[in-house]
Amino acid sequence: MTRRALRLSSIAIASVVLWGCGSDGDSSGGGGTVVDDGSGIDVTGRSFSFSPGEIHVAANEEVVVRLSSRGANHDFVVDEAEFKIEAERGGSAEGAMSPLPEGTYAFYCSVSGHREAGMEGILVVGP
Ligand SMILES: [Cu+2]
Repeated sequence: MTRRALRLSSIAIASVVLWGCGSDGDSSGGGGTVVDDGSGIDVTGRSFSFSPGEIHVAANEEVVVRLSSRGANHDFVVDEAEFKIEAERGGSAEGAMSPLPEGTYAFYCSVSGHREAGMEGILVVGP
């Protein structure tokens, strides 16, 4: 139910975002590491990688995640937080991810075939 609510709200957000900037010009690969400074995490999903590929956040704190999709529709999923936001191609979405205990988790795109093609990354939840 929570998941469905998140999904609906992210679609609503995505639908008001400006459409298309034509080409998906940015062809750089994924990678990089970003550390949340409290203002949230910006993630770009492209076919087929995430940038950054590694995200560090604080333990036991809600984290705002903003996803921008390039090249196709993508989503951003963290199973352990029951978190999923999805953004259509050229659009973006934002959601608040539930607090997680310390540990290392995976995030990925659940669109069919995308994770297998490389759309996954590491979520490090630190003290
Ligand atoms: Cu994807």
